[in-house]
Amino acid sequence: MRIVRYVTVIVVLLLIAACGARNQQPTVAITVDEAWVRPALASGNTAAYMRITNHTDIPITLTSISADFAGIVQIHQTVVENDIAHTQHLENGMRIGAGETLNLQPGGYHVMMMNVQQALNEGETVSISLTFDNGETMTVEAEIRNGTAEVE
Ligand SMILES: [Cu+2]
Repeated sequence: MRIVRYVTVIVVLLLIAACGARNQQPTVAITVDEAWVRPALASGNTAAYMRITNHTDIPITLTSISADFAGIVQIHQTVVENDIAHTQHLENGMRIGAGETLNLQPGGYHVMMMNVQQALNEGETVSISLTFDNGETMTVEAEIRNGTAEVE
């Protein structure tokens, strides 16, 4: 009986070790960092920028972004054709390839925020929520600051 008990203890310890090893593997699918927003006046428009990395081996689409301080929030892409900048609304979201990092930055991908309901003052922070098609949602803190003077 004592041997059976020892075997049971060893099996339990092995199971605990196996579970522990599994928990140590990276489980983060998406990371968002360096989020910032341009200052804005109440009722004005602004844009947010950030860096999004897909750590998985399958593509993930950023399907929507929301912020409680803006009336309308859309994912836009500025494309320059024949020296003229056009802004496109990416209604189907923004695809982030497997292992890819996308930089939302002035002159490229950006989060368009229209009808800002309060003044956004430099030095403050605001929250922005992102939803992805893998079911993940996350809220990031974005610093309000002035970037390069590019038109969205
Ligand atoms: Cu835009």
